[in-house]
Amino acid sequence: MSTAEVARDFTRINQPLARIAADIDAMFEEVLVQPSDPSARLLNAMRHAAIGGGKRLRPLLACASADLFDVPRSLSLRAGLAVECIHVHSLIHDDLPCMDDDDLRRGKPTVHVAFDEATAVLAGDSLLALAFEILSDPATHPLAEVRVELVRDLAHAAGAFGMAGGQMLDLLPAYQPADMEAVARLQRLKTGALIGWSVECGAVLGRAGAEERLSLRGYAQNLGLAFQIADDLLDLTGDPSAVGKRLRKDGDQGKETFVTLLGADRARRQAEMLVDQAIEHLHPFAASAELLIAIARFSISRDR
Ligand code: GRG
Repeated sequence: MSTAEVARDFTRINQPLARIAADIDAMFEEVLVQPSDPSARLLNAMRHAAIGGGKRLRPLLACASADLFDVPRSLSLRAGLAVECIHVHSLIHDDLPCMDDDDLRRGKPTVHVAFDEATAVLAGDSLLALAFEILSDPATHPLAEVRVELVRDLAHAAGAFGMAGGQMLDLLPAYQPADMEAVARLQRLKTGALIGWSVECGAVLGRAGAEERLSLRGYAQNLGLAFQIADDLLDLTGDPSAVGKRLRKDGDQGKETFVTLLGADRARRQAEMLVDQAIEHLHPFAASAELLIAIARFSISRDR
């Protein structure tokens, strides 16, 4: 890509990123109202993790894909909020001492550090439950069958056959991925499943046909792997103050990643190739897929 094209891409993505961040923060403010009783501690912990941080990439994907089918933003934002709840839940639990034992996330102390471990477990659990409360509310879609499909697919993406299953593999000393295919299998579950739901929920909300859904799935699968390679590269070369979390963990833990297997240069080229392939899948949507294209490019050029 030329320098002019890179600059145009950043212009294209900056405003949507800022707008989705403001929208999601405002919605979290609405659903996580602070009570003035003992349950305030739990709500405060949820607010600490959920409000004011993160790229909000999954909600942006949900809105961008729903835009293809002229779904009102009032609906797609709720789907985006739901998937962000699951994502934040996973970050809180991932940071726990029994998992990655991290003390910094999104530039702030992690929930178990700012509060305590039991509160962090409960805050994560409560965000997981909140996601399904949001999706099953008629405000998310007037048709019950659409809401059920969203709930079922998100539960599948978050659980043992998706994100939690990927996390389990990642924690198992016996599962040491030693080649690209094994690393990709783990990451398709751990990171890819939620990204996949974020992209496909637009098609569900918009009652899109099988062909359109297949195109979006192809986009999401390539994007998920490219996003993960970018994450691995940031772990190796990123600036911790921009990323807002502890870096250089992969090397310390001796885990194989796309970057340890390929080396940084080949991994970067692989990510670029995956983004090109993701964009190819958007061909049927022509110019209306401009935002999804910009998100794909951003996912590998980001510094956070
Ligand atoms: C679902 C029951 C259940 C358990 C969760 C802890 C866990 C099991 C899974 C961990 C999944 C995890 C933390 C994956 C990492 C994914 C990843 C690359 C996170 C960083 O995402 P970004 O860059 O972060 O989008 P921001 O902060 O910008 O939102």
